[in-house]
Amino acid sequence: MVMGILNVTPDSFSDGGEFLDVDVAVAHGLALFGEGADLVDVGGESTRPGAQRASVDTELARVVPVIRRLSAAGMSISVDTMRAEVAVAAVAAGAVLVNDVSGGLADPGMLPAVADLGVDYVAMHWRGHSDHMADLAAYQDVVAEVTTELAARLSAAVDAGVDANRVILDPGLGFAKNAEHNWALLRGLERLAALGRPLLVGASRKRFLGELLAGPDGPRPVRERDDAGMAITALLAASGVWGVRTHTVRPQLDAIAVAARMSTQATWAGPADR
Ligand code: PMM
Repeated sequence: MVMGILNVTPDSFSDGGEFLDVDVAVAHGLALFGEGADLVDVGGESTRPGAQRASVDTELARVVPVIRRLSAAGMSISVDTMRAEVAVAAVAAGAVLVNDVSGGLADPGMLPAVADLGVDYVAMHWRGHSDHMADLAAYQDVVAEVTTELAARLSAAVDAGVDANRVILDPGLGFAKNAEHNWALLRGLERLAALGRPLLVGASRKRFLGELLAGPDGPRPVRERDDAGMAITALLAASGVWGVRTHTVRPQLDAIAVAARMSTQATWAGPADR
């Protein structure tokens, strides 16, 4: 499953300011679907490290018109929000999935709202808002702690009335995690998968890839990290991860096709087939 990213924000780390205009945002969403995206994830609040929060009215004004138009065009839309009020408005505008980077921690109204809405729900691992999340990146065993904390979010969702079968879990790469933490989580995803829910992973263009590919001039620029993102997608697809959240779509689908083809035995139809 490929979830294309559409940030309707002035300050997201890789595409901030590009899609603030509704027409431009809708055109980009349609382009992501044209490339084959299964879902387009529309967000109106940047969560880059250090970011300040947008007001609820600002977030609503950014995402609702874009979701309404893309949904009306028949596209499957998710909303990237931590706020119940935005989730409710987004689903009214046609969104079919709520992607909550806080896993229900940022807004006590979120889990009951998702239960009422009866939509799919991504619960991402999160420890605090972006303005101080770097201070929360302390773990003895990051895989064990993220697994335990996500299990608690899954239980909280179910306690609030969310159907467990509608919950997707996400390790939250880069959210209160440094590069070492992200790599450890990518290596340890099978422990998260043991929670029994599908996994979504968002590695696209993130800082740890820039650090991995750093040259003499410093980290690889944001726009030059997509090949590494595609390599991660291929490896994740081979390991059975349910979905990836990415800025580019077609290269990810190609990577998934390669991983899928390599993991299945082709049927040999005879000499003429060689
Ligand atoms: N990362 C960002 C925003 N939303 N949602 C999920 N489920 N998982 C992520 O890893 C995630 C997210 C930050 O990246 P962006 O600024 O490129 O959207």
